[in-house]
Amino acid sequence: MPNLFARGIDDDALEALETELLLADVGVEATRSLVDALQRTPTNGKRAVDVLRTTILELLDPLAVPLAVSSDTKPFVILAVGVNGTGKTTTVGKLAHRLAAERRSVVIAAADTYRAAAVEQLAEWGRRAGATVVSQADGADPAAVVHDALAAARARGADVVLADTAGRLHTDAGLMDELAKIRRVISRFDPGAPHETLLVLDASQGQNALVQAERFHARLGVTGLVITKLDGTAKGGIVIAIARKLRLPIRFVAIGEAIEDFEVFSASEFAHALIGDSPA
Ligand SMILES: Nc1nc2c(ncn2[C@@H]2O[C@H](COP(=O)(O)OP(=O)(O)OP(=O)(O)O)[C@@H](O)[C@H]2O)c(=O)[nH]1
Ligand SMILES: [Mg+2]
Repeated sequence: MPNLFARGIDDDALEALETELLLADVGVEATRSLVDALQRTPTNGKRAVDVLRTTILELLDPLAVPLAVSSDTKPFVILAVGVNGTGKTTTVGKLAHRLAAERRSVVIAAADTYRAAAVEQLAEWGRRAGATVVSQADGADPAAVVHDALAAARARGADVVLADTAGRLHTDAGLMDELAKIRRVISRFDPGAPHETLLVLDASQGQNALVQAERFHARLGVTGLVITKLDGTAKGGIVIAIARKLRLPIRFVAIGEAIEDFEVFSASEFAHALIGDSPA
């Protein structure tokens, strides 16, 4: 991308930039605003790529807020939600591992009762993280599983409850109601909970991820985002569009399937991955 500005910020360069940003999934509106920002900025010697980076950082830095798991709140309840296959279960496993490494005791609620394999998948992650996994038979009420997990966590004084939920389309009213019910069960257990509602988004889904974020947030009050699959071809530009629209904290990024492929979101690393930093 930086090479676009080898000859300075002229119309050709701006047009080429627009194309690059659109290809990176930044989306029409957010691309427009970045290109406008560049057009407005008197660059007098400043490198255009630096102006672009600064504009992106001004947007994303305030949203790079790590998840703070309070030790005063026991259990601290984290609910993971999102559409099918975005990486919720993997994220719950990786997060359990990270929290366990911080010497926190973790209970995982296997509240995806639709897919038999989901419980096995979590049991494996739970073993690796040393976390207890609470589950029920297939087809059980997911809210009941979460309730069991909360009760178990309270009984043993666990620090954190991580609830994995089944994937669902934001357009599926029945399944969105089910999530709202899970949320109510959690709030009845502790009026301050869930302390974090994590929406897991797949970066490769482009503009659709923005629509998912809007819908899940409107329904559940999302408090943090996890952006997965940034190791793929997706440049993750959709993060910029979502940031502009919703201003939700971005907690983590996932860059692969393995336990260590999970990092706290950094605005500068993200900007670097998106636009590079070679001289303009
Ligand atoms: N390349 C890559 N693959 C990932 C990443 N995160 C998860 N996956 C893979 O994506 C697939 C789906 O991950 P899951 O964690 O099962 O996704 P899910 O959201 O729980 O799926 P459902 O429960 O079916 O909705 C698995 O094969 C994961 O290993 C990532 O950051 N990068
Ligand atoms: Mg899952």
